[in-house]
Formats: sequence, structure tokens, C-alpha cells
Amino acid sequence: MITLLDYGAGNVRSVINAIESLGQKVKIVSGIDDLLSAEKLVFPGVGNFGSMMRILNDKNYVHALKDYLLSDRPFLGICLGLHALFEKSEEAPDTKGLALISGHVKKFDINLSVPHIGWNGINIKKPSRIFNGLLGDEKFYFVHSFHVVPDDDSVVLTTTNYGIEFVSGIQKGNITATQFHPEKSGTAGINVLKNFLEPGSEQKAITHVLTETRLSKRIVACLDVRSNDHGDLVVTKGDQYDVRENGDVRNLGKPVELARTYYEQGADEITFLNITGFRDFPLEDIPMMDVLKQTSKNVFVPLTIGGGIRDYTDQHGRKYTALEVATQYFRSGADKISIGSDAVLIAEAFLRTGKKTGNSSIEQISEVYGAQAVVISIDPRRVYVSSPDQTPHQVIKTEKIGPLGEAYCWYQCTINGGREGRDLDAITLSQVCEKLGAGEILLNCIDKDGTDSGYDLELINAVKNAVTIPVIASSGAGCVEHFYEVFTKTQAESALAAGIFHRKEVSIPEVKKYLSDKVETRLVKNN
Ligand code: 1PR
Repeated sequence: MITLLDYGAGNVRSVINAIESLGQKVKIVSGIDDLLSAEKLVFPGVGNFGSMMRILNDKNYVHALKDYLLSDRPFLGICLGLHALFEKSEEAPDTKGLALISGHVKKFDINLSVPHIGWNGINIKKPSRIFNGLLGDEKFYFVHSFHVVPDDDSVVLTTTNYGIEFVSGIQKGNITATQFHPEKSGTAGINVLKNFLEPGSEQKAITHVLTETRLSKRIVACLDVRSNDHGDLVVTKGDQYDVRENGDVRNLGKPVELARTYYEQGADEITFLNITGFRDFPLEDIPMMDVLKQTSKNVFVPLTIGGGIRDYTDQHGRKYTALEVATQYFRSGADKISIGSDAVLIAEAFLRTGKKTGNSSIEQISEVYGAQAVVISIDPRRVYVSSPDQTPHQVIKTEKIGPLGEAYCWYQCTINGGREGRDLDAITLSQVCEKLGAGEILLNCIDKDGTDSGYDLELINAVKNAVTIPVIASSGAGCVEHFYEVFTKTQAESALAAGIFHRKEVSIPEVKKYLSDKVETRLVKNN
């Protein structure tokens, strides 16, 4: 029996699913006694150091947890579960950590996008049976803005390079903790979990010892999901957001099955967009929650879900906050949520008043679950102008000249699935959302969606240059060369595609194979 410490923030469902996929049972800590009697404890953490320690203190878990750790019983900490072991964190300077390991937690101070999101390698610094069965060159999924700095080097299990070389794993006796998420790191991560869960075999040698690791560019498979006219939940795909063909909603497959296929093919992330979420109330959309629950049972890469994340009042007058909606999504297996329409309305309000309210969905979800869990999905379309002074919006000079010979354009934000244009441009929206606590931008482009004509590189460069958070390029991928183009001509961290994968025109392994000697990617063995 594995005991799991869930302090109530983030996606513990993935960790439970990953452990259960290995045939083990999980008991969730519901009181101090569970901690005292635990034989093997897993502590996954996401979110904020301050709120984690506050909850642990409020529940009176701190002493029992320290006792457990001091008794040297097997412990696996993940992400914040690693940070918790240290004395303090810059994320919440006035809050004390468990102080089991001397040292502190520091914010990345580097010239690269923060959070550090994606698949990176590990430099193994000391032998450990936790890595049995691995070659040593595997990549693991990271998502964090802070990293640990131990005072004593002897606890360092792994390091990883991202602007600096930081400590990405520690081991002290039976205590192991990783900055990366094994439960989200595909088969390599499941292997690490298996080694932790199974009784002590001898450690085996690693064949590839890395000296420097590199963050991969991510390939994201996107599934636009909605009910068709017969009431079945289907994966659909639009051309410039029009998902109907001869009057019917295009049906390109079943969400759970397709997600599983893309995972097995090596997708680095899966995104579900509930594209009619803006008009329905997600908490009543049980099939969509089910899709997430089913998918997360056997898809061990990050899952993002978007659509309808906003405050809502139901027909009985009961109010639900966007945070409650997001919480249900996280509890059902999502790792990140994506906010579309609501982000535009929030940014407009912010620009009117110049004030953060702390009440917006972006701020609230970011505060509780961390910036890395909040993606902003932008649905912009080009508006041409003949000179920059024709509009108050942030304009770019374009090489793709407009219909009347215009050499400039701005990117108009839309809401409700592209149905309504707003007086706000995509660059400003991205900047405001970053200020409010968003951790990533999913940058669609209505003009390019479903056209197979390549990404809008000008849009991606304009947004990427305006923010420091990672950007997922989306819309227009039509061949493997388009992925190469977006990764070499822009600084986008990820490239998302939908139509070419659903229509089986290009597969994920083909994309990765094409990129393999040109761009750092995560290669999945056996495909
Ligand atoms: O506004 O918070 O409820 O969120 C709604 C979400 O649904 C938004 O993220 C919005 O982008 C998405 N959405 C709404 N309507 C549509 C539609 O297509 N009619 N899909 C829609 C957006 C764009 C991408 C697509 C890429 C790649 N789809 O997700 O997957 O463009 O496609 P391609 O590779 O085939 O070119 P809210």
C-alpha cells in the first residue's frame, strides 16, 4: 500500500493513476495517523510553497511528516514535495519549510522563459536504484519557476541545465525527491515510479552519463471537442474555426482513444479544447469531465483542458467561481487549464482601471495552483492597416501584404470561439495576462487554422518578443517542415497541431524524426 499526501492543490489524480497503473493501491492521507503508519509515502506538490506549508500547518501534518522523514522510511517527493524538504523558499520568504535538508529554494534568475516548462534531461550525480532500467539519456517533464539549492552537495542526485545547472533531484537515505514529474514523464517516469514502489533491488549502471542536458521543443496534439448533432462527444476540427461540413459537425474520432494514440506515438502534451464551453456550464458537462478522467488513467504526459473557464451562475442562482470550475478539471486529471474568452474580458477590465483585483480567474487559479497551471488561449485574427497610426493597437510590419496593399496589421482578439471580435490586440492581451499571473500562452490564429499553410511566424514572433512566459505556436501546421520553420524562425517553446494528426496526413513520430538532427526533441523509443 502506498500512502499519498494530498494537501489539496493540483493534480494528484495523475500520480494516483500512475501508481495504480503499476498495480499498487493508494491510500490518501486523511489524518495524522495515516502519516504515522505509512510504509511508503509519496508527496506530490504543485502550486505555491506558502500555501502548501500553510495547509500542512493547518492540518497539523508538519510534525508527523518530519517524524516520518527522520525515521528514514521510503519517501518520494515530487516538485513542491522536493521544495518542502528545505528550510525556506523565495516563493514565500516568511514561511518555514520542513528543514530536513539544509539549503533553500530560489527563483530562476536566467535569461530564458520562466517557468521552465517541458522535457529536459538529467545529469545523474550518484548511483541510485531509482534509475534502474533507464539508459540515462531519457527526458522528464519539468514545470517550475523555483529550484532547490542544497548546502551539502552529497544529497545531490541529479542536476539539469536550463540557463544554469540546477539541482533536479536529491537523495538522502531513503528519501528521494525530484523536481521533474515522473507521473507526467511517459514510460521513463513510470519506470522511476516503479523502481521507487518495488522493494529494493540492486542499483544497475547507467549507460549514458550526460554532462549537459537540453530542454526539448514540445510537440502538442490538440483535440477540439464538442457534441455533434446526435449528442455524441467527438473530436472535431475547423477550417478557420468553422467545424461544420455540409451542415454537420466534422467527426474525426473519439477523444479518449485519440488522446491515447497520440500519447503512444510520442506527443509531449495533449490539449483538449471544449470548444462550445463558452455557452455551456462545464460543471454540468459530465462527458467532458469523464474524457479527462479516462484519459488521465493511461496517458502519462501533461494534459491541458480549456473551454468555459469563468465565473458562472446556474439556473438556480448559485454562483460558481472559475476557480471552482478549474478545481474540478484538476481533480479530474488536468495539469493545466486554458482560459480563452474570459482572459480577453479580464484584460479589457484591467486596461480600463489599471488595477489588479485579485478576483479574476487568471489571478485566482494562478494563486492556488501556480502560474504554470494557467494557459491563455488566444484566438486572434489579422486586421490590416496601411500605417501604424491608423489604430491604437500594437501593430507589426508584415511581409504578407493585405488585400489593399496594406503593409501593417494588428491581431484582433476574439471571444466565444472567434464569433466576436474585441477592441484588444493579441500582444497587449499576452502582456496583461502575464502580469496577472498566467504561465503560458497558447497562440492560435484564426486566419491560419486548418489551412495547412504553416504557422503565422510574424504573430508568434511579435507575441514571443513581448512576454517572458513560454508560447505554444498553434494553427496552420501542414507538413513536417512547418515544425522546423516555427522552431528555427521563432523562439516558440512548443508547436501544436490538430488537423494533420487527426487526418493522418503526418504522424507525430514523423515530425520528431524529421526534427531529430535539427532541433532538440524528445524521442520516444519504440516508435
Ligand atoms: O473561450 O475559454 O471558452 O475557450 C474556448 C476554447 O475553444 C478556446 O481555446 C478556443 O481556442 C477554442 N475554440 C473555440 N471555437 C473553436 C473552433 O475551432 N470553432 N478551437 C475553437 C480552436 C484552434 C486550435 C486548433 C489549432 C490547430 N481551435 O485549437 O487546434 O488551430 O489546428 P490546425 O493544426 O488544424 O491548423 P473559452
